Amino acid sequence: MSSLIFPENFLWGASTSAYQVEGAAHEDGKKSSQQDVINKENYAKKGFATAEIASDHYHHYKEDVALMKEMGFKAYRFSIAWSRVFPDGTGEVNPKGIQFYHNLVDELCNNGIEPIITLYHYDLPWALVERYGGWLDRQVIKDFAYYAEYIIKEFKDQVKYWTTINEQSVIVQYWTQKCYIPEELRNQDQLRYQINHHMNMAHAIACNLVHELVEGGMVGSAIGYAPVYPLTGKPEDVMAAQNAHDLENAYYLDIYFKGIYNKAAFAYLEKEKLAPIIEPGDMELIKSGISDFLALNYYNSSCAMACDSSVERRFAGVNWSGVKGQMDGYEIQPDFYQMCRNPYLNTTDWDWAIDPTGMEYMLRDIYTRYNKPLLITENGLGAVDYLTEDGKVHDSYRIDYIRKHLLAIKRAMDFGVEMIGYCPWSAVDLLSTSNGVNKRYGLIYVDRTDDDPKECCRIRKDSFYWYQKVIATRGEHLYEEDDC
Ligand code: BGP
Repeated sequence: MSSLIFPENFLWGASTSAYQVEGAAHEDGKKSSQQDVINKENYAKKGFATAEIASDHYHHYKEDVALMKEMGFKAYRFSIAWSRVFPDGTGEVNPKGIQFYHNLVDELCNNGIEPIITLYHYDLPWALVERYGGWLDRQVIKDFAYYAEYIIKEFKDQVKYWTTINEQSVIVQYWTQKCYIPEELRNQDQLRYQINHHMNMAHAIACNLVHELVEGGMVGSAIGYAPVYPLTGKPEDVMAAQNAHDLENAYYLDIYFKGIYNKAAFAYLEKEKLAPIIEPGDMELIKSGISDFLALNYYNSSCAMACDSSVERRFAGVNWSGVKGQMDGYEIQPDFYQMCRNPYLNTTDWDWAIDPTGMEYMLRDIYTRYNKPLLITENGLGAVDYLTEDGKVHDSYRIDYIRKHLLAIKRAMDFGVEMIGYCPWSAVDLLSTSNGVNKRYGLIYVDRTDDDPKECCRIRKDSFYWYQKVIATRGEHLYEEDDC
């Protein structure tokens, strides 16, 4: 019989990313990243907060680490802002910028919390966008290598787990939110896959650097992953779900673990004139940097149905309002698949399907196919939280979400899946990638609104105390009625 508790060495923790949490966007020598520009130009118009202050973690990091310690964290996954370390993308290092990350990593290590570094989380230095268009140009691969080598050398003695590029699959879908793309190029969908090809090479270089420089280091990509279900049992829908899996998931996983492009997905992209241009030597480089593990960001499953060639291509939609049902569309790949709502699942207020079973399905499926250890680096519920007059946040909905997903992870482990740990999104409330600060994910509340950053005071939510008990009992508390 399997044990109710998680293994001793399981990495309990949570995650954040630099531009979403740090703030101090132009302080101590940091210059803009593309996210400073995107958030200011696109999202400020919608009334959302910018990355300028975010959760002010830059000034609260000691308090944040103390709260993580109080919760019992064994690990913390965060990203480094390239533009804080190299404000111009390349060249001179910014001493105060790198010092911030040394202070953070030291603080974590001194508190027994394992730092898990993500090298890149959507925030390319703006200087590189101005210089040559950022990820659109192959020059970025060399510049990323320069940055990555510097960071890996700085932290090689303190950091074992490295993730390279956050969510390439999501970047392809939402490319104008995750990369700065000039207006006149936004209808050239092939460029989405070209950017991704450049990222594949940057990823492989970072894998090789960790292998060369970090003794006992483990490196992998952090993929945004949604398993795909067929809408019905009709063979055409089942085939559409397979097509969607190949283009949405296997297209990335096959690169990370086999160093090749998934054949079916690539054949479709070639037929549609969307395939990336591959130069001599590119695939050899990609094949040289195989991942040791996979970091998984799982929020929802997706659902696909068949479509013919008469429909028009479109990529994934967004719900901007937080009112259920206002998602502005689903991805369509003509003659391949069409994503749709799964009628069997409830959703968040932003129309993300809630599916704990999908977590187990995903873990077992990926482990069976690739046989590598898995680490959850994101999973969580975006919701509007309310601060009560006596200073509490009763987020039972978040507890329910995390509990069910952790139980699904445990079931997968009981079926033999090798799990490194669980780092939900997010440690503290932070700036959403597309919905401001009102859509919250944190275990720790940050007292600010989209309009008013106030003092960004930290408040422990009910989920904080609950997660603390889960960690203290190595998961046994998951099976008890919550008494928070
Ligand atoms: C993932 C990103 C995170 C994050 C999260 C929630 O795709 O890696 O950066 O924010 O999703 O998304 P959102 O902020 O849009 O709600």
